Amino acid sequence: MKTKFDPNKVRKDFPVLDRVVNKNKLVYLDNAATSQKPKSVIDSLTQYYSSYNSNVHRGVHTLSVEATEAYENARVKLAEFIGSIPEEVIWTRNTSESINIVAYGLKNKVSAGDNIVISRMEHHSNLVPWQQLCNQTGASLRYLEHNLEGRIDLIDAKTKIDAKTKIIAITHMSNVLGVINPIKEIREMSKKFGTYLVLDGAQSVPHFKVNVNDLDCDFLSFSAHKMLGPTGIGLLYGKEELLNEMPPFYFGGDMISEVSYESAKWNDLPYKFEAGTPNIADAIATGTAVDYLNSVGMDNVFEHEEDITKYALEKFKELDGYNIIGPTDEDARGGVISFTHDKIHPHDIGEILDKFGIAIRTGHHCAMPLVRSYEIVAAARASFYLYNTKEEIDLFVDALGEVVAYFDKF
Ligand code: C6P
Repeated sequence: MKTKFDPNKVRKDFPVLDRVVNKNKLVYLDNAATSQKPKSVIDSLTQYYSSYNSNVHRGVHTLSVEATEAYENARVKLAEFIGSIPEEVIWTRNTSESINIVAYGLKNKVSAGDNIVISRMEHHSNLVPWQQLCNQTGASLRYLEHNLEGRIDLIDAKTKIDAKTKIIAITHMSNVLGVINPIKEIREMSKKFGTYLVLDGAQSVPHFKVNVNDLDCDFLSFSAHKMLGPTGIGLLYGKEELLNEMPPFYFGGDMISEVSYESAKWNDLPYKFEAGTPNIADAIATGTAVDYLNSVGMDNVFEHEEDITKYALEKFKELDGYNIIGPTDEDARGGVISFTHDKIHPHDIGEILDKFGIAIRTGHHCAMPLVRSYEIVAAARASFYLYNTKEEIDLFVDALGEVVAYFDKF
């Protein structure tokens, strides 16, 4: 029989979780913004800088060979993690940069009269680049509708996706609503039109198994810092034939195979998209983060998050005046709960929770049109990861009760 995953066993691997904030033990519930890092990832950075710091793909000396091996080995780990091959995995700065590279690269595939389909729940990173592409090409931007709980309306989707749909760009999981979108159904609808499917995996890849072949997506973007890795590094997956067709986004060293005073030829994949000295240390540490997630098992990560999200959703029912934005059931949703209070501003909620050592995010969550569509200017958001416990959910919900008690005094 499978033993149940115990978050308390992994907590010791995350040094920051021992922090005391405002005289309380830190309860970190801002994982959708960025995750904490295990010691192995922190050590991997130190080890690179203290024992084999060197540039990659350039030197024949020992340190450079070691750095190149570690850097490329990390790429292999990332490729395996999403069911791909190293040629199709490009190191970028983050999800935002990955999506910009795709939007730029697909520009010559889109003309006036075409349309690009996105959802109304996109993060600005998967909205603004497509708005820009439409402005530049004369294509129109179409939005998939969703219901109040955030479930995509597949009947509406069928009317929006047609022979003129060149690109569908959609988030796999919403950073505000917590919904996991029906990517396979959307793929099915668009396949006959030869539409490119661009997935924003910023909130999915860190939390459950994502396989690019299974989803049949053409591109997938995600950030290391949300999956136990360092900041400043992200990934772009693209189908090999499409990456080969796409123009590079940056020009310079390493992305060329030959240069004359008159012209240049591009390097093979994935280097064609990696100009200049890359973020070597952070790439290697991202490989270590993937090792860590694999050692826990992505199924365990997801099951645990489902479990505590269900627990938190139940606990919310005990509270007065709070409203959840997104699904209140645990079906096809991840560990993100956004909420408001009838009378208390989300920023006040966030500030008071901080007094209890509880970290949540407040604001528009870089999805301004979505948040405004709920006729609010901001929301509070708690987001969970593998190291969060039910005891922490209890502290969080109790503190939400204290917030109301505090405001009731006035
Ligand atoms: N969302 C949040 O608190 P970057 O910043 O490039 O690593 O990731 C951008 C991004 C793209 N798509 C989705 C669905 C995201 O959630 C994010 C990042 C963080 O919700 C920071 S705004």
